[in-house]
Amino acid sequence: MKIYRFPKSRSLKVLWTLEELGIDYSSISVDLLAENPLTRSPHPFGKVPYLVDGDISISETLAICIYLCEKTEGNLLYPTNIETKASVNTWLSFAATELESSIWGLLKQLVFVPEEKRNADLVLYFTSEANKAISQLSIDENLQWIACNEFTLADIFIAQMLQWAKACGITLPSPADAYLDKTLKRASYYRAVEKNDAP
Ligand SMILES: N[C@@H](CCC(=O)N[C@@H](CS)C(=O)NCC(=O)O)C(=O)O
Repeated sequence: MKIYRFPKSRSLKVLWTLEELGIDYSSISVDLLAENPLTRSPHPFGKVPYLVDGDISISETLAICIYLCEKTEGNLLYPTNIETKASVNTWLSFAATELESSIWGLLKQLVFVPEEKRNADLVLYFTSEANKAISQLSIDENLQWIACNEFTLADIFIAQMLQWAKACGITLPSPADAYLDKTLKRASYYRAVEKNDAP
């Protein structure tokens, strides 16, 4: 199984999932920002992450992570119990829509758009939308993790959004900050970062 990745990008979520599941894989760093890349992702638009598993090729982070969980029997990362799965799916959807739309927009403005071309109104708008979405992140103190008492895909997806928000200078409310700290203490996270950020 091969995963195409780029340092500090969302391919981390796939590597984190692979590390949680204990699957063997090789990962290939692509030249995402180079004009004439030596290594390109086979994704139709050259994006990462991209997974090739034998005859199966998959784009889209969430689709890849769900595929990996469904391929691995008996894992708790993507539960089969219909009620727990509904809760995990709720948080996955919240991460991919409510959180990502504003936080990714903000990150692009602050990191990828050259300073002279940055749109101050857009930065203000995305910052306000991101803060609004983050304030809707209700962390249930009676649960160990965001969706249930097990660490799931939802935690991986919410955690990376919160990390990106902090990288954009957003101050997280203390429950969200404490929750993020807890997710980032997992050994699987360290292994995934090391591999995702390798040249
Ligand atoms: N919706 C896709 C987005 C993939 C994506 O845009 N990845 C970025 C890296 S974080 C990328 O490859 N950008 C390069 C480009 O757009 O050319 C997913 O969730 O996997």
